[in-house]
Amino acid sequence: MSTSSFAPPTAGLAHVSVDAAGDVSTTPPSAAHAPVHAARDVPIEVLAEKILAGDRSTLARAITLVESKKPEHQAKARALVQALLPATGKAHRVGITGVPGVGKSTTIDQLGANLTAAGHKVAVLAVDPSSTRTGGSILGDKTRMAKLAVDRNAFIRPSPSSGTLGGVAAKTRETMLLCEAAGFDVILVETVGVGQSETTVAGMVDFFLVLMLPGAGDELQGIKKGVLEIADMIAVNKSDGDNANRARQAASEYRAALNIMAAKSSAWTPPVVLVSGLANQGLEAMWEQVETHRTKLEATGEFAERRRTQQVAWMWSMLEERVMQALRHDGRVAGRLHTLEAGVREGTVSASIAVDEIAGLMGI
Ligand SMILES: Nc1nc2c(ncn2[C@@H]2O[C@H](COP(=O)(O)OP(=O)(O)OP(=O)(O)O)[C@@H](O)[C@H]2O)c(=O)[nH]1
Ligand SMILES: [Mg+2]
Repeated sequence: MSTSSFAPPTAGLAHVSVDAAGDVSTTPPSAAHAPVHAARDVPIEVLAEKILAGDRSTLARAITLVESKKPEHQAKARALVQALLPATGKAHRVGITGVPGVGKSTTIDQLGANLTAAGHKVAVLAVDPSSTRTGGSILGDKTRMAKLAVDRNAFIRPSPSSGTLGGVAAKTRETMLLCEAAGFDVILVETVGVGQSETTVAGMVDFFLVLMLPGAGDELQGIKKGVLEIADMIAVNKSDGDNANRARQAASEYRAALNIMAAKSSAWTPPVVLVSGLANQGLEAMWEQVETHRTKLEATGEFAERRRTQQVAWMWSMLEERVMQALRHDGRVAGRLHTLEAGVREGTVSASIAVDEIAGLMGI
């Protein structure tokens, strides 16, 4: 397996050997949701040191700190991420999307298992701000990722369960950095193909993979054009058994659809591949494309540039979130916001007049 495309590169990508620390096995992956108090009382330097040594339980607790709504936890989490920043950025970050039931979890489970078998350490994160998926589906994801759930070289962390998309994404981003510092060299971020979450996840990864169902014609009509614009590759999943022909037909339609779109990069044309996550077919060739993309975009400098752009965009989106939060809790405007909003809703106050008054109260 070591010569396969799943194997980690021998040079370049730093691969922190977490196994060597020997403390990884003490915490089963199912302990991912650890109590926040443990991390709250431990000094940042100690947390950082343990995370760098690959201590899973500390990683899980630090993520809980990141996800906490308490301002003092958030401040500590930010300081921790800052302290670990030099150890981040070494992972290959891959986003995976597709409609419910397309096989994201199944494919991630098999792909992840192939990657850990080849020596990688794989973290699986999710961005799903919708309130419909709560504790039940977290359990669901774990059982659907049965291989990775018991894999010492894998770490599954379900989506932070509430908040705005921006808020959820910010937490997933910081979680990604913590996982990188803990030595995970492949980060897979799953998101369900609804709303804006795809664009948000595409904005935090190096490679964005879109899973599609076999089928043609009608189904193609239903594809959001936006998703083709951000895809770095399309994989037609479930290309097994009776589906094989339909999958080939679908693939050629997706190829045609991609052909008429402007290329994001002159160095990369998004390929369309056929896979079966369930039968472990085509996943090696698929991962080879992910690696080739990296090699090609590293050569042109686009790989690093994409990350720089993402970091700056992240700064602005966090700033927006913070400013809006401050505005909503600002004593000067709190009394008027509700009334003005009601006025705008009923058409008695124009939106621009309302904004003028709010800005005036804020002194901006
Ligand atoms: N035949 C076939 N079935 C598959 C394949 N991949 C997934 N499935 C089945 O499709 C169903 C949904 O798979 P999931 O992996 O849970 O899909 P998902 O995209 O993660 O779904 P959500 O998390 O609900 O959005 C399950 O019953 C899987 O067994 C495949 O490659 N071939
Ligand atoms: Mg799933």
